[in-house]
Amino acid sequence: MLELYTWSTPNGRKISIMLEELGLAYDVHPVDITRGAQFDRDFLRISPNNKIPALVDRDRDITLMESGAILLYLAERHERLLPGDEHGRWKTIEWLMWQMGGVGPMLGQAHHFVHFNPGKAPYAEQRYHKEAQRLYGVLDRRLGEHPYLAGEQYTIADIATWPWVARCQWQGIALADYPHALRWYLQIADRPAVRRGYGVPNPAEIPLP
Ligand SMILES: N[C@@H](CCC(=O)N[C@@H](CS)C(=O)NCC(=O)O)C(=O)O
Repeated sequence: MLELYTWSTPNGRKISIMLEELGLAYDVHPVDITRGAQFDRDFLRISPNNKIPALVDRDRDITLMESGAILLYLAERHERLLPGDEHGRWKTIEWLMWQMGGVGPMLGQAHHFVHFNPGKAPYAEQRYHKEAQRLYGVLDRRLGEHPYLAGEQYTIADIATWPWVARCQWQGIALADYPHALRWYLQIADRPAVRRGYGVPNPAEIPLP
């Protein structure tokens, strides 16, 4: 049995979307990070970095934190959403790492300074808004050349990036300014598994720009 520890955030939604795409049964444990539940001692044993998401695979006695590691684990184990050919596999990992090292950390900071605390730290606000614009430029160029981030196929790189783009308004980004990213966003928003996964652990409507 799979157990998902999560909350209604971009990193959490990556994993619920992935589990829905794979059609797997899983138990959901909501970890309310707005109330500090990520610091509970029991959760620390599962997620040593005190962050969601985390996944426990009871059948295989594996516990994982870090959304990128969890996506790779599920993709490898079920041989889905990570292409088998060398080129496709490495392009997927490349864009997954771009999400993990760039999109997640930078847009996360944009949420803090642009959405939650505007006017409090103008330098930080400007820096992360500019970085968000740069990252959307990279995303848009890539998706102007290929239907999906890794190339021709929908992969875990798209699943990792898409929930962050769903929060583009928090980052001060108008998706209409990035037409290739908008096309990709709407296409993925239409997938039934994405709609189901977006509403875990709390029901939520996908924002449509
Ligand atoms: N690199 C981690 C980041 C996880 C992360 O930042 N999770 C956030 C929610 S999106 C969290 O748990 N925040 C609670 C906190 O910072 O105390 C991953 O991709 O899993």
